[in-house]
Amino acid sequence: MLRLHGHELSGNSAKVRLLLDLLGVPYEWVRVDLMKGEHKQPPFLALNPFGQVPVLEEGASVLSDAQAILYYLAARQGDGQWLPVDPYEQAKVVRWLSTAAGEVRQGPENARLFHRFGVKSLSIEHAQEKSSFILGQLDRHLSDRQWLELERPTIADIAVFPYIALAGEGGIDLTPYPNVLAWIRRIQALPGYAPIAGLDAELSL
Ligand SMILES: N[C@@H](CCC(=O)N[C@@H](CS)C(=O)NCC(=O)O)C(=O)O
Repeated sequence: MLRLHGHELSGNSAKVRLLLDLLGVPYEWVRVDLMKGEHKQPPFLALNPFGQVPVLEEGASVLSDAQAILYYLAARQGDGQWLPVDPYEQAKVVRWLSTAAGEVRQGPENARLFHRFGVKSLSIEHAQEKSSFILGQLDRHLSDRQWLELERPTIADIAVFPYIALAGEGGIDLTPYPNVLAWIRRIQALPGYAPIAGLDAELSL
């Protein structure tokens, strides 16, 4: 049985939950109390010395980092559906895993940390500038396609989705990006999709 250590307000944990739900893979949810600093205590640090969720355990195997876990779960399926086997196609998908950890983190993820969690050491101006950049890029990219790559949902979409969809919690308005909004709704309509805290209420406005 897979064990996923995470927190319900963590968008990085949400990425992994989402893929597991879409795959229909059963797992045990282990809540890490981030507000009480459980992720900085020795038992959790033994799993991930970075002190961050998510962490996935499968027997003696322990993986951290949402993108790495998405890669593992999709590759482990072995059918090429969520992660293509062809190296060129695979690289196209991996590019978006990088974007999730780069531009999306620097933009909407940090804006949400600033507004939703009061991390005032971050520059909100920088996060807003990065958000405009990546949302503009995504909106253009999605103007003539349904999914980020390969004309089907892949882990590229899963990695980018939560923090883009949660942008409103960081004070970022998604209405100027209709193609992004349509893509969010397509993901929410996938069979197996389960609501993510803070996200579905916001989008139903
Ligand atoms: N690169 C990691 C970042 C994970 C991350 O930042 N997790 C946050 C929750 S969404 C966390 O645990 N923050 C606590 C901390 O960094 O101290 C990933 O993509 O999973």
